[in-house]
Order: sequence, then C-alpha cells, then structure tokens
Amino acid sequence: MKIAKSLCLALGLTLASGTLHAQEITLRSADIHPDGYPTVDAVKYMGDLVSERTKGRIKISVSNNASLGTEKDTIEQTRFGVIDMNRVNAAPFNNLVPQTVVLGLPFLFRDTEHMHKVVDGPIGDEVLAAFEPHGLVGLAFYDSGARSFYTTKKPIEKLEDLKGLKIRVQQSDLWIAMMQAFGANATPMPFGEVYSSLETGVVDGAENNWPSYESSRHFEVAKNYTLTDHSLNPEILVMSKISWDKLSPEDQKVIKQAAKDSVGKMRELWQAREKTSEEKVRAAGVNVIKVDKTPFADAMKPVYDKFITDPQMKDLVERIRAIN
Ligand code: GTR
Repeated sequence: MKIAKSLCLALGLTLASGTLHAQEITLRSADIHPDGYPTVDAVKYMGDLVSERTKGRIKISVSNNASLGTEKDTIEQTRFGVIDMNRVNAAPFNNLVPQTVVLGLPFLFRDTEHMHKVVDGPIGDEVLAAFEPHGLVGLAFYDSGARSFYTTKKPIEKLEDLKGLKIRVQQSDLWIAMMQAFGANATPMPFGEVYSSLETGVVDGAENNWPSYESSRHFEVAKNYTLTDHSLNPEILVMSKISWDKLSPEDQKVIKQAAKDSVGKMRELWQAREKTSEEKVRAAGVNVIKVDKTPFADAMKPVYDKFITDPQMKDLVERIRAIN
C-alpha cells in the first residue's frame, strides 16, 4: 500500500513537472535590501526580461527587506527549494562553496575594472559552476563596490586603531580571519542586527560599501567612515537547483540569459547609487577619513596563508592577479 502510494506520488510529480512548461511559474527571489536598492531593482529588471521573453509565462517576484530571513537562512531555504532564487553577497557562501572565498580576499582586486574582468571571464564561470554540487545554480555576479570600515567612537586613522575593536562581520570564516589579521575582534552577525548592535555598543564598528552604509542608516550611529576599500567582494545571484530542474531546458536558457543581461543594468544602477549614497552621508556630517592603505594590505598575509593553501586555490589567486 505504502509503495503504491509513493508510486502514485512520484507519478503525480512527474506528470506535474511534465506539464510545467505550459503553466505559469512565479519564481520567488530573496534579498535583504529594501525596494530601490540596486540589487533588488536589478533582479526586478531581470524579471521583466524573463516575463517579456516567455510572454508572461514566467515571472520573478522579489521578496525584499529580509522578509524571507537572514542571508544565511535564505541560502539554506534556497538549497531546499523553498525559495527559488537568492541575491546574496559572496561572503555567506564562503563556508559552503570554497571557491567563493577568492572573491572576498582583501586587496586582491586592484579596482572595479579588474573585478569585472575576472567575474566576466572564465574564472567567473568557474566560480558559478562550483555552486552546483551544493544544490544551487550560479547565475550572475553583481557589483558591490568597495567595503570600508565605520566606527561609532574612535575613528580609524591607521591600522593600529583597529586593535581590540569589536567589528561586526558577515557570517564567514574568511571574514573572521580578516578582522583578526587587522587586529580587531570579529563579531559575526546578520546584517539586520547591525544597527542596534552599533547603537547599544555590542560592536564598535562594522564595514560596508557606501550604499549599504547609507540605506541601513548605520551612518547615523557610526559616524566615522575610513576609506580602507579592503574588499571588492561581489554579490551573487543564485537559483535553487530543485527549482532549476523543474524548468525545461529552453526556460533554463531564458533564465540564464536574462540574469546575464541584468548585469549591465546592475552596474549602471550601482554607479549612480554609490554617488548618491556618498553624497547623502557626507551631507549628514559623516567624518570621512582617508588612510594609507599599504599597512592594511600588508597585514593580510595570514589570511592568504590560512585560506589559499591547496593548489587549486593558489592557481585561482595567481590567475586573478595575472589579469590586467
Ligand atoms: C551588503 C550586501 C549584503 C550583505 C551586507 C552585509 O553590502 O549587499 O548582501 O552581505 O552587505 O554586510 O551583511
């Protein structure tokens, strides 16, 4: 009886997926950022492309503002097919997909152009392909600018100023090690908890790009922003392998292409937002500090020694450095 039941169930599911191409599909995509943030708008733009190219049959609905959970939680939900798509920074993937570690390595990308060349080329494809064994399909990389430190009380004017400070980091071993190498104490926590942690003194500071520093209003409680630009870690758009496998090969092609086509839009949105966010926080009276980045970069050797150990990772880093 039990066997018959599960057979029916299996058959039912097969039939359902067999007719899926004719049905309307709405893919739910997660983001922790609010409406109007470039990542949210880029995925919406991708949704418009998909809808246009499938004559309205496939749609993407973006659940923003962390309404589906923290980045770490939504990654798990995406792996289990509860969420179809997810736009997350590379950092929360680090412990799951080791190849993503290289993207966040401190001072590895020389500038945005270098980062674009890497993610747009074969290395980018290699990193996206590395998601598949973990229940995810890598779709695209989105810009995330450069991350810099911000602090509530003591401004960071030199490397030594970080000594002993409690700095919030994303939930990734790489980022914990990075803070230790900077001389700070790493406090990993989800993005949504950072404002109150800065306000109540649970942490002394955090680090992020201009748009996140502004849109999260962290600048209201941490008014010293030090331009260390220590990492150009990009955002990654992924899809659940379970949701992916339910699509026909033609629909999979449409999704992949639309994701790629949304990258240019994201870069446009990002450039504009970086400017307006910087202007907004400067106008609010934030103390923006320029530093000599060399001592910060020199302190990062232990991070490379710890994470870039096997030949494959070493080769990846070397190939990234060799790109002009
Ligand atoms: C932002 C990024 C988010 C998240 C956040 C954080 O720049 O867009 O995905 O990673 O930083 O620091 O948690």
